[in-house]
Amino acid sequence: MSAADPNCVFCKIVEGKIPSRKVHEDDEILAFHDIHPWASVHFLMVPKQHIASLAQVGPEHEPLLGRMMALAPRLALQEGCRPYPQGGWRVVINTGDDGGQEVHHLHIHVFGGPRPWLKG
Ligand code: DGP
Repeated sequence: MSAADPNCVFCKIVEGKIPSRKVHEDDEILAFHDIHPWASVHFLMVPKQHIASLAQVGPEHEPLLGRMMALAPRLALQEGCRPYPQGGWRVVINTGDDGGQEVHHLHIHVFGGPRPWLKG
């Protein structure tokens, strides 16, 4: 596992040095509410290990990424998103400056609620 980056805000959240409203935690993954939500449901899923972005993901990360993507729907429903197909949610991974990534620790945004893409 990659060492925690002492300057990384999400590593600090993983380590409990910064508080968060947790949605899920297991040995590899932490999910918590976004501090600046722009949908009625908005949480982040992060690997506990420090991976700077989706650009750093390699074949060795496929099981982890697969677990994260498979977990997203379960957590979306847990957090109040309505089921598919009338309901649903949006999954976004901002990558790099051109992708709008502000925190350089890989994270999946999960947005839900009524048409969250029309807000903010
Ligand atoms: P991005 O632009 O994809 O890098 O989004 C980073 C998100 O992280 C942004 O929506 C706000 C959220 N965020 C930043 N700092 C904190 C924090 O300390 N706690 C929580 N819960 N969220 C944070």
